[in-house]
Amino acid sequence: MLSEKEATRLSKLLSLVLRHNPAHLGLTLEAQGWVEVDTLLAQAKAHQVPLTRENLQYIVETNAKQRFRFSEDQQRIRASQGHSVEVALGYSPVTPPTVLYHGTATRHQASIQQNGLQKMSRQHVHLSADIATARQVGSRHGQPVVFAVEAARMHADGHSFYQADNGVWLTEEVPAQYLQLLQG
Ligand code: HQG
Repeated sequence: MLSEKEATRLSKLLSLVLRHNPAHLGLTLEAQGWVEVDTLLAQAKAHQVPLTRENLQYIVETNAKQRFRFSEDQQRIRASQGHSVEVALGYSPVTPPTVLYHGTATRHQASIQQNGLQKMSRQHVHLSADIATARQVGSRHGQPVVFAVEAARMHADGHSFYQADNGVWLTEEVPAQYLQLLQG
C-alpha cells in the first residue's frame, strides 16, 4: 500500500511529466495530452521510479483535486488541466456561472489590475468556482488575494470558457475590466 507521502511524491512527478516536462521520463504526449499507461509504466521503471499500475490507479482515484484521468478504455492517462506544454484538451465551450474566482498573491495584484489575467506559462487562465478554492490556489504563490471574474459578462462579450474534467474553469485571458478585487 502506498503511503500518503509516497502518493504525494508520485502525484507531483505525474504533474511534472503530464503537464510540463514529459521528456523527464523520456515521454512525449499525444496532441490531446494523453500518454499510453504501458509506456508510462515502462519509462518510469527505466528511470527507477516505483510506479505500478496499482499505484497509478490509487493516485488517480484518491487525488484530492482529481488532477489525472484515464481514457475510457483505461489504456491512456492525462492531466485534466494545468499544462504548460501545448495540448488540445478538446473540451467544448460551455456557459460559465455569473461569477468565477481567481486566487493569486498580493505581489501580482497591481499587475493583474493593470494588465488583466494572462496565461503566463500555462495554456489557459485557471479559474475557480468558489472563493475558498481560489484562496487556496492563491496561497500557493504567497499571501493570497482573490479576484471575482465577471464570467457571464465576458461570455456575453464573446469570450469562450471551458470546464476541465476536474471542475477547474479555463479561459484564454481575463481583461482587467472584468476583474474585481475582493476585500478581506
Ligand atoms: C499570475 C493549480 C502578474 C496568476 C491550481 C498566478 C490551478 C499574473 C500566476 C492551476 C498576471 C501563474 C493554475 C499578470 C496572471 N501579472 N501576474 N498580468 N496574470 N498572473 O501556477 O492559476 O494544484 O501558472 O495570478 O489549482 O495559480 O497544480 O496559475 O498567480 O488550477 O493541480 O501568474 O494550477 O492546480 O501561476 O494555477 P500558475 P494558477 P494544481
